[in-house]
Amino acid sequence: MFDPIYETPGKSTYGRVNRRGFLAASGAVVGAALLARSGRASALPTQTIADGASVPILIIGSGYGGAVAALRLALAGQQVAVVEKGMSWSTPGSDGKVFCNMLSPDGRSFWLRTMTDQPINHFLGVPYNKSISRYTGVLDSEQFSGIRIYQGRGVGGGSLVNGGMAVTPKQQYFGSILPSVDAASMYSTYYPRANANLKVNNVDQTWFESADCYQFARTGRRTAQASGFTTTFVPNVYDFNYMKQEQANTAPRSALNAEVIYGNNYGKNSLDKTYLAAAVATGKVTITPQHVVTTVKPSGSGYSVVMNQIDTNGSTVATKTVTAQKVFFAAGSVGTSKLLVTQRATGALPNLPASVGTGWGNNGNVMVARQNQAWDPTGSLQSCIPVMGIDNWADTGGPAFAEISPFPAGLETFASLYLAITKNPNRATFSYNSTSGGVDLNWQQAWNQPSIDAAKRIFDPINAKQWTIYRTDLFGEYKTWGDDFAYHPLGGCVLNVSTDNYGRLPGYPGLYVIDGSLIPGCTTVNPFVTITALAERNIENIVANDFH
Ligand code: FAE
Repeated sequence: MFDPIYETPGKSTYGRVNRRGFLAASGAVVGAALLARSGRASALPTQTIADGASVPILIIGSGYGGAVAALRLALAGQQVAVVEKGMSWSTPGSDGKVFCNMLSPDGRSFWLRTMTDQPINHFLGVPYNKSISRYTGVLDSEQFSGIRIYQGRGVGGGSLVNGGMAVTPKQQYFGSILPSVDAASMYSTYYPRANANLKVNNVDQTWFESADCYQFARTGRRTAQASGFTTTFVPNVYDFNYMKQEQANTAPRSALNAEVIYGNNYGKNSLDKTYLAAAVATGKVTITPQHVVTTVKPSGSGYSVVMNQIDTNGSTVATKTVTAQKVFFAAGSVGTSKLLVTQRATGALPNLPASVGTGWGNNGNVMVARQNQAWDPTGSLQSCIPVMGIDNWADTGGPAFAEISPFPAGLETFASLYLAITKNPNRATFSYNSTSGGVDLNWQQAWNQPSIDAAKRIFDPINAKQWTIYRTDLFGEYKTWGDDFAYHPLGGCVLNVSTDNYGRLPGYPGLYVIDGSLIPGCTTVNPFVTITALAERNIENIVANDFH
């Protein structure tokens, strides 16, 4: 049925046939076969919202918070429109793959750049970034004065680019993560609900012990345990049964083909295969990619939302105004914070609390690598999906949880790489810059020193025991610490500070925040399970109380 709030079905604005129209035209069987060949059988149907449309609920962003909200509102009988800045990642490129890998990046890798901006940007001290064509690629590296922040762009948000590590924090630390939230209900109801819907699974530990692709993790474990540190297996959303087939060469490789931060072509249960697929299957959710929301302001009994439709060069091809009774901000910690401080400063939402924009942290992220001895190889074949961490959070002198990360260079490097999550007390503030019209974040690189200090409490003893050294050639010329970027932005619109205890924005009935911006800077482990579980908790309360 043609829906008047959407533009011509079957044809995207750029002349490419979208999946909805394609299936209608050629039949679901043919479509399914083609999609299976492309390797992303999950490709979601998308639409293009029309200028002047009026919708009951609009969700800005399709990451974890947005996906949970879309599903739960739809299951409660509501009609939901999701708008997403990035692309729908469903169309294979000329190489037959939807995503490129880390060894041969092209325009699909980065958001509107002509040169990659890789987290590990040097090798043997030599700059390692590569020229690419400008395109609305899947990974954004957003530069602020003291930090660059990596974020996923596309239908599925960060789930498209992340390592899939699905970690539930230890309950004993939960009070420090979200002090206003009842821990008992989180651990009895919302964490289990999130894990089940995200399709979290565990590596087969027997297989792990002999799989070539996890030599790096076993070496990381052995060297950590030799210094008395506790290691722990970490669950993931990557389908480990699929990975076994990759290792056995009976299925196309993805995690074993250097695919992760620019997307996985196979194996990963990203949100477009889980929450968003379930949401769209209700028949009540539409997703519009390549639309960037710029303004939200009161209008009548609801809100008017202005958005720019962009092409794959990032250029605006149309500006649209949509009205919505209720609006959910799910643009991620950075995206939501930027939108809200802009609305407050420019007078669109002038009564937002002064605390909006504050409480931002980087989850204590810092990266580092060690050079192992020649008898401790890490393997030339490495799975891009981490499955092990060093848990030193109980060290009150400098709590840290260090993920043993892959370094898939395609050759033996003897390097062990780690992403440490630490307890860093520093918090930054977003502010609107009236001169540039943009938003600044006042984080300073020096504020990462507590994170470096905490990480050193793990890696100095390991180096001392193993007679090994830090690599200084990966994060710059003679630079040991990857302390100028973050993968885990959190905060900026903190729960029970800038919103009520469920994400409602005060003074603006029908406006909600439901993403990582609610979490005040640290989750003690990788964050997306907590973001998802918190969204499950909050939306349950919102559906019960705000929809009569
Ligand atoms: P997010 O997933 O970022 O979704 C926000 C969405 O909103 C994005 O799709 C944006 O494109 C979109 N958007 C932004 N602004 C606008 C706008 N103005 N208009 C329309 N749309 C907009 O937010 N976490 C883990 O727990 N485990 C991991 O292994 C892990 N690895 C990571 C690796 C990398 C390389 C990166 C970058 C992140 C990683 N993370 C990991 C972090 C995790 O992906 C992140 O915390 C969540 O994705 C945040 O979820 P949100 O729902 O807050």
